[in-house]
Amino acid sequence: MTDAQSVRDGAAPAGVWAAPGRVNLIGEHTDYNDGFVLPVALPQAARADVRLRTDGLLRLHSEQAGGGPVELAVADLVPGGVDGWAKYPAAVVWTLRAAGYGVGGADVRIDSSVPTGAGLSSSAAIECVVATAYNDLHGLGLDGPALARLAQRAENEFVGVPCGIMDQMASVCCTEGNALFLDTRDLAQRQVPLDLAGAGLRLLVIDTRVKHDLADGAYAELRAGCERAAALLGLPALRDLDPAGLAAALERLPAELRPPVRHVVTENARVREAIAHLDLGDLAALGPILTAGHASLRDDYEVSCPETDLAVDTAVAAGALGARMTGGGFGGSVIALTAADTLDAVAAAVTTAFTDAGYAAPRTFTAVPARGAHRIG
Ligand code: GAF
Repeated sequence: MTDAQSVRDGAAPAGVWAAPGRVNLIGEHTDYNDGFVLPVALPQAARADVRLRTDGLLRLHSEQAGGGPVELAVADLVPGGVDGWAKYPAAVVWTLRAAGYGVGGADVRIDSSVPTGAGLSSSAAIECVVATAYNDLHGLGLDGPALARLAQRAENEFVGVPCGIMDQMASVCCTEGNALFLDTRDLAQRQVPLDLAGAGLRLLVIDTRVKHDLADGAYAELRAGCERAAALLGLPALRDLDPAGLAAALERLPAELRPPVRHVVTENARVREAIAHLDLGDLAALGPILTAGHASLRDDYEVSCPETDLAVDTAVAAGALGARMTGGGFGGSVIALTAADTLDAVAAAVTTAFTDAGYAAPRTFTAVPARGAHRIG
């Protein structure tokens, strides 16, 4: 049945989908260097009710933004031409069309429980839920990695943020109970069991509620610096820099590129180390790896900030096995791995430390590995 027929019959193709936000356990700022990441999908997700239209209009409603729907003609969509939250669903429709799929408009109602501006991939969740809905409603047959690539292209080309592939792959390809070990070069993936409860552990998420304005421009600069370093070293990407040759390679680089390159190389090694421990079932061994990753992001990559540093330091001092900022940085969220019986004490200590420092109270919750994008109705 064609869309037009089904509309005439009073049953336009429609349904409800969900796609989650994520935290990344380890492997930060490695994805645009062809490196390794280890994200976990959150139970918090963007949900979309989608009904196809045949008149070329995209009517977008957000429960969180409120107000009337944003109405856009799909034929008029141009990169950079849509502001606010509506740019994410619009980006996906534009990208599908740019990729040659003859898709049109829809009524899209989005209701997301992923905190925005918290480094938890709320925008990727919206992109991925719309991509998944269009894929199903139009029978496009795209698999998970293809949907993630499409959503990444939407973010890169339409929204204008040069992000890597981690967030979109996490939102589409994560599975319940597992972390996603992903090689961002070829998108080879492995689901790694993360039975936190079985190990007597908890993963605390601390949303610092801080978002620094410089984040977007700084991200692009960091990415450009990594690509420049790889070019200077004659490598396809920094992933190809062998840790054994790191010291010698750093000597060949200008001083300002040495710390970020050191971060990327040591961070990829930390992902491999984390995987080795997880494969042995030793989840607690992740703790020191997380804390070392934070130090590298703070000192070498310089994407931390006083609030995330305070959350990490306080969590570790209060008994967490390890803690680090997660996501792009410049604010956002921190994860802390704790024993089940120290979870509350760690959360309370961080909240008190924020109050004492004059910061707004952080939002805390416990992460449980959830499933990626799927149809729910
Ligand atoms: C952001 C980006 F969107 C990801 O691609 C990744 O680079 C991350 O920052 C840092 O690891 O979430």
